[in-house]
Amino acid sequence: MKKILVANRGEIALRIMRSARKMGIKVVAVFSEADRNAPHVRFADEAVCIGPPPSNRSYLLGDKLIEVALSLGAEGIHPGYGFLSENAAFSQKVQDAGLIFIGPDPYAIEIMGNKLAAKDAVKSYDIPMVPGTDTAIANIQEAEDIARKVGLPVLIKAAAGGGGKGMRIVHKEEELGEQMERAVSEAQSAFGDGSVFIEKYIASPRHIEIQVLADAHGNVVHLFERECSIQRRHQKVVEEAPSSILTPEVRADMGQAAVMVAKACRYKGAGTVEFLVDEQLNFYFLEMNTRLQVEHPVTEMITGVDLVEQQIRIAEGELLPFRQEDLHIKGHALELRVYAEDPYDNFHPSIGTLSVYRRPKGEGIRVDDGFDEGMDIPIYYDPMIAKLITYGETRNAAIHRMLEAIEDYHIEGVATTLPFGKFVCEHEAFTSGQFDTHFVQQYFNLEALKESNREEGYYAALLALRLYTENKRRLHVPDVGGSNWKYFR
Ligand code: MV4
Repeated sequence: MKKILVANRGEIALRIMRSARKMGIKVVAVFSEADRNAPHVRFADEAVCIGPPPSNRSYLLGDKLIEVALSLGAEGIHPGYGFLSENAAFSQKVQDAGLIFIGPDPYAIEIMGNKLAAKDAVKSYDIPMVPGTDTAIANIQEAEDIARKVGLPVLIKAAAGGGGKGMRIVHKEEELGEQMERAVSEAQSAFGDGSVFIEKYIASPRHIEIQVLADAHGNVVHLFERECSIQRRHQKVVEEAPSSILTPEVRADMGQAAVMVAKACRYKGAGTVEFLVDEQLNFYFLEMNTRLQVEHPVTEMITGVDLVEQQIRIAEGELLPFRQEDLHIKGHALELRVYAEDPYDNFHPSIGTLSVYRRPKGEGIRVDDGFDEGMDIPIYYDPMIAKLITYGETRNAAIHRMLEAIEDYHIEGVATTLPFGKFVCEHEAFTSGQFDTHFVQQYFNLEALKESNREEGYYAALLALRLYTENKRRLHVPDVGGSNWKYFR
């Protein structure tokens, strides 16, 4: 391909364009009226305004994106994450227009978009799954039978759901009927599909996912895991690679299982297979995300593989340039998602202008962002400002770099989740690696946040310095020999 269109905005649009340009491919940006001056627009070789700010009048207009690609002579479309990235119909339309969709075929997107279809597709491959049903529950009787078989508590999930939407925990058998009815009607109104299924509830799991790459010729490799257990209300906050709990054996087994999941749906491109891991390191297949993920940089840092470059090469029909045995983990990487949300005010969205925006820089620090100083954070889209990624030889080194980078990240005009990141990286449960998906719920509160972000001393020193410099002529500070104060004159 000589030119591709990036059907996205913000940090991921920039991220994709950088790899494409490195490969000598021209890039077309699309933008809404809210993103006229955005960095992804300025970075691109060509840019086209596709509509007003709301996503459903701009970034979600598949036909328009295809039309723009065709009119400018782009040969492929990269969807990024979110928006149309997991829309099977869009993938199909792109192909029907004679363009290359930089991602999997509609078939794989469709199957993995439905949790029951996904379970069905992988069931002949010996992939561990949470005990429960692998078909939609038809009636209360069936639900009760399953609950009795696997034991309470159980979790009711929507087949069309994902990311925690429409899940219900049931602790007592007498609640099962009522919760079932609610789950079905919720799923029906949220997804237009009321099918639900039941799984045994894994009480203290870790959320660990495996990155896979599959070429169009049936070759599939995995690029190890990302630990994503630190999340708040199903929104990931800190991710890392590798996970500090996996043994080489479990890692290899999970990797192998992920490769089989990809093979089961004839996957092509970069994908992520999600697992729950319990305290005994049993792992269970949850779902597959058929896109490039937000947290892909931690995998890039520990493997040295440019995942976007591989996506593009795979889409062009190239063979994978490495075999499984060529891939190794080197070092440790962390990612903190920096949102324009106020952790001191219940993570309320904080809209405004980035009056000060200075990135941390240095060895082992990567910032993937889509904003510059002076820009407004638009209210129409995801409130993520940036991803702060740090790398070190060891987990401790990566954590320390993260704490230093948080200190060196200067953002004013909007509240951000940087202080929350500091809280996490300093917490004993995090530094020791002893945490699960309940970390935030278990340890986070306003007092703890304030405790880890005490700045009174810093501000007292700043105030003292200012009072001193303002009044030094009147103060007649004695020149005490050996004191550094004299150099302030
Ligand atoms: C579970 C579970 C416990 N047991 N399934 C939430 C998102 C969706 N992808 C699956 N999720 C869960 N499924 C069983 N059988 C606990 C969760 C879960 C969770 C999973 C990953 C990361 C964060 C989570 C937070 C709460 C619940």
